[in-house]
Parts: sequence; C-alpha cells; structure tokens
Amino acid sequence: MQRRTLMAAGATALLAPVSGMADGPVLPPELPDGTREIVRPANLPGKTRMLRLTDRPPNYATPTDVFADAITPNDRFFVRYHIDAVPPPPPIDDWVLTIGGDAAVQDIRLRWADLLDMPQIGVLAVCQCAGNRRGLAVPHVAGVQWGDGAMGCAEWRGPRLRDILLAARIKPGAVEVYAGGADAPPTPGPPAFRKSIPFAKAMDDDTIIALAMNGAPLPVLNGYPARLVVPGWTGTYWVKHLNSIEISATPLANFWMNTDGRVPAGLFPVQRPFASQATETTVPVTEMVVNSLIAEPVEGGEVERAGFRVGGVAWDRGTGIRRVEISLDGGGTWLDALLAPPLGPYAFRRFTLDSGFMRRGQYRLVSRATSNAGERQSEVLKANPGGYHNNVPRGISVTVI
Ligand SMILES: Nc1nc2c(c(=O)[nH]1)N[C@H]1C(S)=C(S)[C@@H](COP(=O)(O)O)O[C@H]1N2
Ligand SMILES: [Mo]
Repeated sequence: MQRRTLMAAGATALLAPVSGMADGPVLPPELPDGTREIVRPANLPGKTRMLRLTDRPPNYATPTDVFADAITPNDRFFVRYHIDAVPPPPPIDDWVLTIGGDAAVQDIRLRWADLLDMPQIGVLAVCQCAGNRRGLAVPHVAGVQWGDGAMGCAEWRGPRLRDILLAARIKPGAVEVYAGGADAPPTPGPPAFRKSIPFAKAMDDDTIIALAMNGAPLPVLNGYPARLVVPGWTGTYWVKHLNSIEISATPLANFWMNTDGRVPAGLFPVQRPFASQATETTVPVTEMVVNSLIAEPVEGGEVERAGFRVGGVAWDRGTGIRRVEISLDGGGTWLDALLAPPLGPYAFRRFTLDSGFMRRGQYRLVSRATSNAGERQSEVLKANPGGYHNNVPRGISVTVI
C-alpha cells in the first residue's frame, strides 16, 4: 500500500508542469518527448544551463527566460551544428582567411591582425535558426525539434565583408559570395558546411565578419575565431569558423544550397529574392519573418493577482518592430504593449505590459508583433517540409494566484 502511494506521488511529480521558480528547464509542453534534458555546464565550453537537443552534432537551445533581455549573453547563446566536428580553436596567429574565386582578380590571405587593421563595425542583430520552433509544428516535421530557443541577439563586431572583397578586387559579373567553415566532415558524411549569399547582400554596409560578440571573443561553439554575420537573414548563412571566401559568377551548387534550407516558392514573400538560387518550385530560406516571444512569466509560472509584468522580445527581417500586442485571454482581446527604444533594426525589441489586477485562475498569454513594413505574425502555420519560419503567435499558460 505504502509503495503504491509512493509510486503514485512520483508519477504525479513527473507529470506536474515545471514551475518557473524551479531549477529545471522550462520547455513548451507542445514539444515531442525526448527534448527535455538539461545539459550540465561541464559538457559545454563557455556555456551555462543550455537545453540539450542533440549532442552529436551539438545542438543546444537557450532557455526562454533569457529572452527577458534584448541582448543574449554569450554563455547562454544557442548552438547549432550540422556536422559533428567542431573544429578545435586554432592558435590565433596561425589562423588565415583565404579570399578568391572565379570573380576575384587575385587570391589573398588575411590573418587575424589584418582583419583587426580594417575598420571595425558593430552591428546588433538577431541570429535565428530558420528551424526555430520546428518542434512545435503540427503535424511534426523531421529535423532538430527546436522549441523557442534557437535564436539570440548579440552585438557583433568586425570588418565589413565588402572591405575584404574589395581587397581581393572584384571582377565584373560577380553573382554570389561563398563562405566556408572549418568544420571538417567525417568521411563518409555530409559535405563541408559552405553557404552562399547574393553578391549585393555581401556588399551591404551591415554584412560583417564578426571577430567579437558582445565585446568578447566568439565562444568556440558560436564560431571562434570568426563568423559571417548576415543581419536580417536566418542563421544558416552565418557561417561559423569561417576560413574561406569566394567571389563567384556562378551560383554555389552543393547540398546546403540545393537541398537543405529551402522553402516552397511564394510561401514567404521577401523583399530581396535570392534570384540566382531560385527554382520554379523552391527558393532558399532567407529573410526572417516578423515574430515575438513572451519570456516573463515563463510557461507554467505562477503570478500575483495584484498584477504582473508580461515581457519579451520581438524582431523581424530588419524593418524594425512597430507594434506588439498582448492577449491575456488566449487571443480573445488584445492590448498594446509598451516598446523599449529600438536597439537597431536587426535587434530584438523588448516589450512589456503591466497586466493590472486579474482574478485567480488559469490564463493563456499570447503575443503578436507587427513590423514597420506592416507585416504581422501569421495566424496559421505555413507548413513546409523543413519546418521553417514558424511565426504563429505563441501562447503560454500561467496561473494567477
Ligand atoms: N561552420 C558552420 N557554421 C554554421 C553552421 C554549421 O553547421 N557549421 N550552422 C548554421 C546554422 S543553420 C545556424 S542557425 C547558425 C547558428 O549559430 P550559433 O550556433 O552561433 O547559434 O550557424 C550557422 N553557421
Ligand atoms: Mo539554422
């Protein structure tokens, strides 16, 4: 009898929603099983309390409460790899970046000190995996089952990609710029991680090679010593452990461009299409879609009926956020949240709302953002095989006590 009681109590404890006060991870209840372990810091150099999705390759999410702030600290910044081969950090004086390609006049090699000698640009920008929230898709789609934490906003700093391309001199007819990372794939295995961006995007003022993140060297797992930063575009183009740049008159043809990271043509309208990579049926996933997330309170949290703060962040492809609305009743009625001053068009914009007095009970809090371009989060999931660009307004359940 006693044993039965104990077992019943144990089962209840496992089923109980994780409280926001507990040390354990708070994850969306919609996620499939198997995505709910917390990673011990010892497993991850330079990271604290991340949510483990997979160890091989390393895929770790940022816990939702971290997004109460508009800047994501380096030790909480998410980690995404396609290949299980994080390159060991090179001695910085040995590191070289090669620049060449069929549309470069000359091949050049730049060292760390050369990059530091160029004008350094700081950009506040969101890096978000196109597959963020993939785990919330119904029906489920294959791939890493991300909740809300495959994103972060940091201050990236380093030389402009444009200045580096100009140093190699550009031939007429350049169409794309390829970026290669040092992740050495095991053989047999997926091909080395290489992505390309349109030549015009590579020449943008804000496209940089980051040598620093939030005023510190990049964490190893976020691309030390250098990574590409492509503000407004999904994380897949933000090549980590960058070691080669090619200027080309030909579209890059490889698995990462032709097969992975594509969406049905026309499903997600963009301002600047990636024309050289478009086919009749699919296009690369490029510009982020407008989105928002409530980070305080957290899922399953308990809040005071005298009133509590609803806070979080909103972001888009770089037009900036015009409006964030909050519903305290699961989407029935909406209130305008207060927006913090913008940190830049590509950064998270923080929002808050004071709930005012609420009766005791269960509530569903939802946020939805509108960009300066007038785009608003999609009310219905635009299902696609990769599970990309999920920007359906997110709801969390809280108890008012
Ligand atoms: N070298 C390398 N760079 C990469 C990847 C990778 O697998 N290898 N993944 C890309 C993808 S899909 C994303 S979403 C971002 C994630 O950046 P983070 O790990 O710093 O958060 O890195 C990009 N850069
Ligand atoms: Mo990604």
